[in-house]
Amino acid sequence: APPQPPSSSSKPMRAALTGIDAAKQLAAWTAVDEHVLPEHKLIGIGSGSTVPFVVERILAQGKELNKDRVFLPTGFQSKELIVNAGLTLGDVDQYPNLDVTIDGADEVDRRLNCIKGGGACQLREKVLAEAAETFIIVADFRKNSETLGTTWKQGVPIEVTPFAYARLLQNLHRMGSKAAALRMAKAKAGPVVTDNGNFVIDAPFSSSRYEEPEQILREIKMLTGVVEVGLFCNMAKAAYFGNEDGSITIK
Ligand code: ABF
Repeated sequence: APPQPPSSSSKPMRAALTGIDAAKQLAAWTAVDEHVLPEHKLIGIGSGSTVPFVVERILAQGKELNKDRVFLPTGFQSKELIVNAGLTLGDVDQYPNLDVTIDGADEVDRRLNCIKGGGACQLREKVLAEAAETFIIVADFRKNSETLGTTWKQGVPIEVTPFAYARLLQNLHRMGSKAAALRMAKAKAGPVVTDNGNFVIDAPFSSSRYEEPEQILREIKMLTGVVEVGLFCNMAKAAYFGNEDGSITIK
């Protein structure tokens, strides 16, 4: 049965969510129930629109548990989320090994390889995913696919040092990603700049190449000026997808 809202909440009742938001909430709540255990003290909090439901469910575990925990953010958005929830903020400098990290994804294939970085946070997301004993993905059904590149068409997000971006675009075009392009801010005011002061290139590949995401990852990582690639291969322990009909898919 899907998890029920916290009964001890003193907040006014909120209307039940529907559609995509309900699917995100179900994925997030179920993942927290199964993977954020009372003994877990160091918790990585990812980015995106599904993760607020992760924090919501962690808060429902109660003040007693949460007062002894430290939460590490993957970017500005999750830092705000942690602070606004009244949870203790920590830094990976201080805590390089975490119990669990929960994060969203742009697409997840049948082997739990993910495309991440639609929100331009993939570097910090990968550091906190690697730092954690257990890394869990939460998403709605639209992110669940057999092969990467099926639903997420904009390509692999690559964080790059600004000095190298023009050469990297050339190199990616030569690698077969003909449509690789610098990600521009809304209204094309200029390039998107990450929390680390870098640019992002989105590099789409053919469906046959997406069958071997580890190979794409290896090739891109070899290019000079690449800071991190939004391909997460062999990292997630499980992925939770909320479905439209109120059911959940776990893989
Ligand atoms: C982060 O947020 C990203 O890696 C991914 O780009 C995005 C997913 O967001 P949402 O939960 O809004 O689909 O996790």
